[in-house]
This record gives sequence, C-alpha cells and structure tokens, in this order.
Amino acid sequence: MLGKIQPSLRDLGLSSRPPGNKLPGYYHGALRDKGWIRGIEGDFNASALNNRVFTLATALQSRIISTLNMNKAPIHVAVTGAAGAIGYSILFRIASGEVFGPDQPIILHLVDIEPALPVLQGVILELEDVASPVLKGLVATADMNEGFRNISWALLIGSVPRKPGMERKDLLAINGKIFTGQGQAIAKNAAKDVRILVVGNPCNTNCLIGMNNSDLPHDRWFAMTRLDENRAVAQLAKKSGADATAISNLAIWGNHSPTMYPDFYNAKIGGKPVTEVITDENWLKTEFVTTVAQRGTAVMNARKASSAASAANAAIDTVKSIITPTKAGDWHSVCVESDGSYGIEKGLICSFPMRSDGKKLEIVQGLKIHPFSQEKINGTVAELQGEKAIATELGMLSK
Ligand code: NAX
Repeated sequence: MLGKIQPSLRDLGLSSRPPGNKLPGYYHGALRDKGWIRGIEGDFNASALNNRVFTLATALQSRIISTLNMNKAPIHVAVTGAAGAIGYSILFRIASGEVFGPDQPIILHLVDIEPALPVLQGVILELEDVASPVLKGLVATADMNEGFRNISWALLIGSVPRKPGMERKDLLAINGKIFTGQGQAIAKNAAKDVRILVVGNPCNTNCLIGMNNSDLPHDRWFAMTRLDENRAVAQLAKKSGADATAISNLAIWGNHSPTMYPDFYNAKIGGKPVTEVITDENWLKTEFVTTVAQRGTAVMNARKASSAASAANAAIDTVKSIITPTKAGDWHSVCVESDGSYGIEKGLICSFPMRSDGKKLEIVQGLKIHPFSQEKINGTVAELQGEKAIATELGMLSK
C-alpha cells in the first residue's frame, strides 16, 4: 500500500536510471528516507535484489510521476499532419514527457485532413498503448477550430509534399492556403500563451503567411532550421573526430532550403573556432556546406522517403531550446521574424542565431560576419524575398 506520495523523481534526487546495480534499494531507500512511502517493507526488501522488486520499483516510479501530474494543469499541444511520417515519430516522444517535462500533463490534439482520420485512429490506439503517465487526453480531428482549441503549442507539420515537376510557386499556392486558414483558426481558438512552430514546407514562408493571417503577437511564430543545424553539427563532429556535444555556436542563416547557410566561421569545436580545428577551409566552404544543403536529398534517395525521425527530433530540439535557457555563450538556429538585424529585411521569417532565457527568444547580436558568409546569407535572404513576393502576388499576405 502506498502512503504519502508528492514529489517528482527529481525532487527525490532520483534519476530515471538508478546507478550501478543498486536497483531496488535505490528507489526504495530514497523514498523511505524522505517518508514518502510507508507500509511496503515486505515488497521493498533492499536485500532482495531480484527482478520482482525492481519491477515494483519501476511501477512505483510511474505511479509517482502519474500522481504528481495532478498538481499541474494540463497543456494542450496540437500537431498537424499527425497521421504523417513526422507525426508518427514526434507524437510518441511528446507523449513520453520528454519535451514538456515528466510532471507536465498533456492533452494532445491530432489534426489532419478528413481522409487521414482512419489512419489517425490507429495512431490513437498506439498512443493509448504507451500508457503514458503524462498523456491525459487525445483529440483527433480534421476541424481546425476543435484542433486548435485552448492549445499552448501548435506544431504545424501537415502540408502537401512537393511532387516531381512542381515549382516552388505551385507548392506555395497549395500550402500557403493551409497556413492562411490555420493562422486564423489558431488566433481564434488557442490559449493566450500559444506558440507556433512551422515545420511543413516551405516552412519560412508558410510561417510568414500564418503569422500575417492571425492577430497573435509576431514573436509567437517560429519556423524550423534545427534539422539543418543538427546535420551541420554531425558533419563537423565526423570530420574533426570530436563528439557532437563539443560543437557549439552553430547557426543556420536564412531559409530552410538548400540555400541555407551553416555559419562555420562563428561555430566552435571544443571551444575553439572551427577553422582552427578543421584547417581545410576549402572543405568547409564547399563539401561541408553542400553536404548539409543536400542532406535531405541524400536521405530521400536512400530511404525513398523524406527525413522523418530526424525532422521530428529537430522539432523537439527546437521546442526545448525555446522553452529552456540557452547554455551560456551558445546559441541555436530558429527562424523568427526579422527585426532588421544584420541588415536582413524586416518582417521576413529568417533563421538567425538565437538565445532563450526560457521564456523569450532574442537574436544574438554583434557577430562578425565573414565576407564568404555574407555572400551566402545574401543569397538565402534573396530566396526568402522571392517567396514573400510570390505569397504577396497570391494574395496570402494581405490581411
Ligand atoms: P507526410 O506526407 O508523411 O505527412 C503529411 C501529413 O500532413 C499527412 O498526414 C497529410 O494528410 C497531412 N496534411 C495535409 N494537409 C493538411 C492540412 N491542411 N491540415 C492538416 N494536415 C494536413 O509528410 P511528412 O514527412 O510528415 O512531412 C511533413 C512536412 O514537413 C512536409 O511539408 C515536409 O516537406 C516538411 N519537412 C520539413 C522539414 C524542416 O526542416 N522544416 C524537414 C522534414 C520535412 O521535409
């Protein structure tokens, strides 16, 4: 029988993984010492290092987290394109508590189009089968008002993929319409604190369209270049032999497209400038930039499907880096509305080096831009300006 149970595992000083082989005693000891369990001595005999006890300890861990959830109000999180490939990867990680914390109850809104609803039913069955301690409700719908009601986060992933022979303008004409409607529906239905991450391509301009068709403050709108950042980090780690965690200050500038620019001149490996560690500057300017730019195509050619798990992972990294204070001196890539920093046209949704204090994001100021970088940034910004012109021509940017 369980007695008084209140705190989180972190409060107990417990990691989810007990150190060494002190499995049962580890949970039991800490819980008993703090007086948070009583009357289960028989089952928690610390000398009985056997599976039965560990299973019970693990069950207790879930139970504690589950009980804790009652203290916080649930947040509603919408994922569009929930029946798609990225949706299938991201939903289970959100449901695990990884993104918003193990003590934050979540109500997931799965939004997709009508024909995808039967598939969504299967996703719901599997989400139920996770028996997640944080997942407190599921809404599956093709109705945007219902889909965005009370949400604090919208991950706008759903969109129509580019087909062979389709121009960027054709894609914008189709997907822009989706984001016009979604921007309006989010503004009408979401919670006051709502924040929106656009993943569906062309994500920068879709974000611009959504933002311009809603009355929400513009600093709530983000688009995703974190996958490009992660790809760049992986390439630098591979080339230098350093661990991925040693790579810092890697910003993507511009558009999420092959024109994006991974700014290796301002990035660091183990605290040193990248160009001091990887002295082959020609490799950095050519092969490195091209590999990152063409990575999506490489995945597509090999998998015969576009990046999904790594894209879901990048979306999770993006949300976490928005809601968590950035490590001192570091930054991450997020596309936000340009305020004119670095001479980039005001109002474009552009990827910048960004820092967060856990609540608000800011563009990192004062970075020295190498002439090679400047040329690349000019190119990718010109592409964003072109997309904005098309969206304007299609009537998607006038309120
Ligand atoms: P899928 O084709 O597997 O899934 C898309 C889902 O969106 C489908 O279930 C579809 O029914 C749904 N959908 C279509 N219109 C919708 C609407 N109006 N409302 C709600 N749902 C709608 O694509 P997936 O691989 O999941 O990719 C989704 C999007 O992410 C694509 O636009 C893709 O280009 C984009 N990506 C963006 C990345 C980035 O870094 N920003 C990287 C990965 C990915 O390429």
